[in-house]
Amino acid sequence: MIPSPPSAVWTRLALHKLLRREFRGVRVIVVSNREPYIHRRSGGGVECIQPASGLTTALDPILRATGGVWIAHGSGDADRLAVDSRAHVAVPPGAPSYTLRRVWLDKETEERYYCGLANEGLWPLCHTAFHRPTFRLADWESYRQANRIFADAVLEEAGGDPALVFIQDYHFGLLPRLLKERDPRLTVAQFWHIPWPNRETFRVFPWKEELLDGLLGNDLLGFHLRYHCSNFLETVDRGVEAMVDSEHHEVWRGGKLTRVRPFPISIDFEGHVQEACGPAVKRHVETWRRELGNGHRFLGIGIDRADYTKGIPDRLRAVDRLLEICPEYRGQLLFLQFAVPSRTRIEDYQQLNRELAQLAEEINTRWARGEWRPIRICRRHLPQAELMALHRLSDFCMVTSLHDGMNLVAKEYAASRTDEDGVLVLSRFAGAARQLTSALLVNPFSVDEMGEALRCALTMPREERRCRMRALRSAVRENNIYTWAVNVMSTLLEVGQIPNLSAGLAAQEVAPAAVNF
Ligand code: GDG
Repeated sequence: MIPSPPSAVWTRLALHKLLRREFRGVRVIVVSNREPYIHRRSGGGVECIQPASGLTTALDPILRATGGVWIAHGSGDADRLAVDSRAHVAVPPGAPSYTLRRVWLDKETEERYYCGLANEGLWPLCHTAFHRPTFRLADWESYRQANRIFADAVLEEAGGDPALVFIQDYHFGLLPRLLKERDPRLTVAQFWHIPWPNRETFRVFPWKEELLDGLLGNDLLGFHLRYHCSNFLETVDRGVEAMVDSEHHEVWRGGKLTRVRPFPISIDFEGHVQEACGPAVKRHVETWRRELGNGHRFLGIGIDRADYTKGIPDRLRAVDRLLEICPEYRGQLLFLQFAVPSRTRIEDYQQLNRELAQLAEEINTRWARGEWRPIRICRRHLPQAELMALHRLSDFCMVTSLHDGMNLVAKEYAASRTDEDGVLVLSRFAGAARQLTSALLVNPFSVDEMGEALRCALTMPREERRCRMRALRSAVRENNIYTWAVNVMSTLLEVGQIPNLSAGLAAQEVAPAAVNF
């Protein structure tokens, strides 16, 4: 059972207090590939930066409250300079409250495990974006090797005591089993941040039994949606010897139970709102207004990592279609696409970047009028405050992923719009569409449908925009990142083997989770 928030919604402070009370004396170990703080060389010195990531927002408060250890791959060029002999560094800088333990991987292992198996194999396999996955035995061997290296680090940090290990994402499919085999007293949970495909799709994965067996080492396995949980259970049912209880979302294998549950991830709504209303964002609004000039009446935005699952080319084609069907927007609409380069060592990603440049050029050439061009692509990584300014300046935001586990951009857009204006055009195939039902939901594979949605967004009366945005905002406010963290952590208390934990929560007022996915 999930505890009720002490006030209307869960907050950072309420989560902190809950964890302080319930997890007192428990060693909490978080594992992710990406680190929450990176040390980089800068000028003649070293700077510590916090990469903008939903993962850090979600997990940092858990670690701060429990004073645990976060184990991650040390990827910064000054990371080795900042750690002690045990590869530890106290974070956050300035007000340390937990330990970051860095794991070192040699270049080849990193390349094959991370770029190869994880991003060229599992990533396209799990997303229905019709992108062929690439499987290489050498990549799989490196994936095994990287999982073993992380297992050693976790066991070292646990030091033989009972501990709660919370693993992030598809880079560590084998880690849960490796841990349980070596120390069955550990409570192990994992959150899979991307979709889980249907069982037919998963069948092509050459090492499916080993991966499924690895994941069934978890006591708790979380996905964003109930739908992904069901896909996983069906895959297990067909793929390995196990007893699957679809009604209770549980799997028994070799006398061990794994619970599979949906936990839709989110953002720090209140924190986001505060920043969006702050002076820095106001300044950026003015700067961007000047930068964009007044050669247009309407502004649309897209913000993504440049990834083929995000549906950016078809989004640009939808703008093209709008200009075709609604001549009144020619010379009037500017669509600004932010596409930060991502995974650029992989050829498919380089190809996407070329495609975007070419497509923008074609569309701009077709519709150019004097100085006006309909599409601008910006590849620079922007500070969060600038993104918020753009959210607030725009008439609509397009999130048209071909497939997406959740999509945090959609939630951030709604959170930034404290004026209750702006229209969100959202892919039906992003997990976020299950909560953000007041968006204009579209099929991202249909350029015509998206073109129509843009027409609808640009002609929507103010009252309807307000109504829809209000509903979007309350969905994000109520299901914020702290709700996610509380749900995960309290489910863990139920399944964990850590002494005296369940008692505390059982004594509290409890209520079912707010939304059923
Ligand atoms: C995976 C799943 C799931 C983007 N450009 C800039 C920037 N961003 C930020 C966005 C947002 C984040 O990056 C991207 O989040 P998404 O949710 O869209 O996606 P993935 O990176 O694909 O993440 C996804 C997520 O995990 C969490 O579980 O939702 O489905 O694929 O926060 O704002 N941030 C800054 N500058 C940029 O230029 N500062």
